[in-house]
Amino acid sequence: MQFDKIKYSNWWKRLKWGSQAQANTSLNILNFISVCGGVQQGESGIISSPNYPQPYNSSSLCSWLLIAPEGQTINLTFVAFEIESHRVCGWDSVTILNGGSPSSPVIGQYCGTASPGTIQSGSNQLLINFHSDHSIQGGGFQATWTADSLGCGGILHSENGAIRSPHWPQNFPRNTRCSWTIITHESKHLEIAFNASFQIPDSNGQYYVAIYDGPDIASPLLGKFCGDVSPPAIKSSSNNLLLLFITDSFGAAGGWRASFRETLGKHDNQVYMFAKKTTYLHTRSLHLSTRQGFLCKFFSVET
Ligand SMILES: [Ca+2]
Repeated sequence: MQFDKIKYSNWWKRLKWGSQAQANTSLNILNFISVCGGVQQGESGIISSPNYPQPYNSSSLCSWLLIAPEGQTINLTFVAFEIESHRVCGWDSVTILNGGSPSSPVIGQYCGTASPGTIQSGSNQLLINFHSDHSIQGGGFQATWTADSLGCGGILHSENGAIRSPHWPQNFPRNTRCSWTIITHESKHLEIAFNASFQIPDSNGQYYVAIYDGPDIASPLLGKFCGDVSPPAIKSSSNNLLLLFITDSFGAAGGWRASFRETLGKHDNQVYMFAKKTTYLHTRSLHLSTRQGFLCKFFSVET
């Protein structure tokens, strides 16, 4: 009964705090994998709540660790979702973490009947935690996952990871339109660095990687790159950036790979000291000629 739940919620909250703290302290997900959940390593799999398609058990604590091959990402798609509803998912919940440890950033915590839909990881690991309290069970959930080596674009909630042109390290296809939005913790910044091997043939400005200092193309352009010279490391001035990769029908060739990581935000002490020494930003642009003889425009922001 709902009334009983509210009456006893504080008592259960204390109990839950205890068990969660214990789980966090141990940093050993195997502790609750022994109850339900597990490690799935490979290129695809299915996870579901205990007893699915029957309602899940009360007082469950399950954790699934999904591991795709190195360098790939994971697409997790919920095909069924019914978890006891609560305003802040304080009773039963599915929590998805972007990485393989309990301290990985949380992508989201879900309950009710609004399915999380499809979640894309920022690296080759995802951790899914399921928790239910002492009363009222929903129908549960089921989700399928696949490793993605040819991914093109997406919204990545992650503090680090890597992205690359489709089919990397083989040639990328024609008519590519990829858009990645990378989001890390609020108040932090991002740095993105390209591999030394960088090949985007200059097709009179039709092939390029563009990086924006924010979530969309209305944000300031940090750089637009093509040719065979790897761009310099690029830093965002907030916790998100947009990277576009555009090709046309000219031909399929080359490719690139870039890794990103979270850096300290401007309100962090270390960067504040640095910022006091360097009090300005300036943008320079230069024209570099590629082997094909076309002009390829580079911008870079320097601190
Ligand atoms: Ca419940």
